Amino acid sequence: MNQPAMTTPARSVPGYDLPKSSAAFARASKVIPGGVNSPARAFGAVGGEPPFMAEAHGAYLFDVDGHRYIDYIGSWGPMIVGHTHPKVTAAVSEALALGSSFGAPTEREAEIAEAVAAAVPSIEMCRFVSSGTEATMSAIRVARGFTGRDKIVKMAGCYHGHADCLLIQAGSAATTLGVPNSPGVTPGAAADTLLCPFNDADAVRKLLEANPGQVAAVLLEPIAGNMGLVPPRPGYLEALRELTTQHGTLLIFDEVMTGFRVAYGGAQERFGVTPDVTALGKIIGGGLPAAAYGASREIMTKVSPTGPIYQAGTLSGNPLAMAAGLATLNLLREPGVYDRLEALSAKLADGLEKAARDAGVPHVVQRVGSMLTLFFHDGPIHDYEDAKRSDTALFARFFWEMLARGVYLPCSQFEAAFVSAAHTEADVDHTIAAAREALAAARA
Ligand code: HOZ
Repeated sequence: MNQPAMTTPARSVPGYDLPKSSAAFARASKVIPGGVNSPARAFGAVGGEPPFMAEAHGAYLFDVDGHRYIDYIGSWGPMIVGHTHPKVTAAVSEALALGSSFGAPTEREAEIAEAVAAAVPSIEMCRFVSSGTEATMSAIRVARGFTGRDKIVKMAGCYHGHADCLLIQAGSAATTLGVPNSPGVTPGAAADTLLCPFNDADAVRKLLEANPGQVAAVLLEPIAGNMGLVPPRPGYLEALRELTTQHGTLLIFDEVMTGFRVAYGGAQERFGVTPDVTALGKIIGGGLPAAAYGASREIMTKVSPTGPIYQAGTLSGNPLAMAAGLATLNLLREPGVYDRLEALSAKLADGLEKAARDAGVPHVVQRVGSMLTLFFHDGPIHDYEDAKRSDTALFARFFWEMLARGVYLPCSQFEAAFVSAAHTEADVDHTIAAAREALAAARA
C-alpha cells in the first residue's frame, strides 16, 4: 500500500496554520499515545497533526485556531441530525438534571428499545451497550452461545471494533495505519476467525462447506464503510442469507454505521435482507456513548439474566445516552429526512465525480444514501484488494487542500464520509467548488 509514514510532516498549505492545535497536540502526545484517544483521529495516513476542535454546531466544526469546517465525518457517523441540535441538547440537559447514571433500570431504556424493535426488521429484543466494539463482540458471543459453535467468518477490510477475534484484516484506522492484524491478538483468538473477501458469496460457501457444523456466524458490514464505501453487489446479501440458513449459521449484520443511516431500518431495510443478529451504534446514541445488539426473542432470551450467555456493563443504557439517542431517532422519523439526505448526498457525489473527472485523476465515487467515498482509483471498488490500489498519496494532498478550504473529510482513503440533515445546498456547492481547487492544487 502506498501509505505516508506516521511522521510525515504536515503538508503546508499557504495561509492555513494551526499553531494552537499544534501546541495542544504536543501536550496531548506526552500523555496520550499519539495524542489521540482513537487512532482514526491521528492523521496517520495524511501526515501532519490534526486540528483540535473547540465546538461544533449544525454541519460545522470549529477548531481552536479559529477555522470553521463543513463537517463530513459527523463524529464518524453519529451526528446525522447535525451537531448540538436543539432537541437533542434539550433532551440531554433534562436527563442530566435528573441524574447521569443510576446503575438501575429506567423507563427510557424500554422506550428506545421499542423504537429500535419497531425500526429494525431483525430485532425483537435488544440489549444496550456503550460502544460499537461491545455490540459486535457481544453479538458474536451470542451467536457462539446460541449455536454451540466456535468459528466465525469475517470479510477482509470490514472493521467491527477492536475485539481480539475481529482485528484480522481489519479496515478503518487498522488499515490506515498499516496494522490490519494487531499484535496482542493470540493465535488462539485468531484461529477461530475465517476470512473471506467482501462481495464474494462463493468464498463464504466454500468456507462453510470446509467447516461443516463449526461456523457460528458470518459477520459483515452489509455496506462496507471501513475500506471506504463499498456497496454489496446485487445478490450478495441474499446469497449470504441463503447459505447461512442452509448451514445453521447465524448471519450478523454490523450496522453500527449503516443503522438509521442508509434508511431508518438500516441496510437490512434498504436491501430487504434480514440477518439473525444486528449490531448497532453511533446514531443510536445521538452523539453520546451508546450502542446495541439485537435479534429475535428466541435468541435474545438466551442472554443473561434470562439465559446463560453473559454480557454486562455499568454504563449500559446510560440515561444521557438514551435521551440523546431517543431524541435523534424521533427527529429521523420526521417526514422527508431520508429523501433530503439522499438528494443532498447524490448532489455531492455527482459534483465530486465531475470535479475528479475534469481534473483527470483516476477516481470513482461510491455512495449509498448519505455515506460516500471518493476513491482515487478507477473503479468500481468491490473489496479490500481493490480499495488498497487507491492512490493514497494523492488522497493525502487532496485532504489537506480541502481542510485548508474549510472542508473536513475523513482523514483516510479507507473511511466513508457522512452527510447530515444539517448540511445545506450551499454547503455542498462550497464543497464541490473546494474540491475543484483542491484537486488542481493536489496534482500540482
Ligand atoms: N469506526 C469508525 C469509522 N471507521 C472509526 C472511529 C474510530 O475508530 O475512532
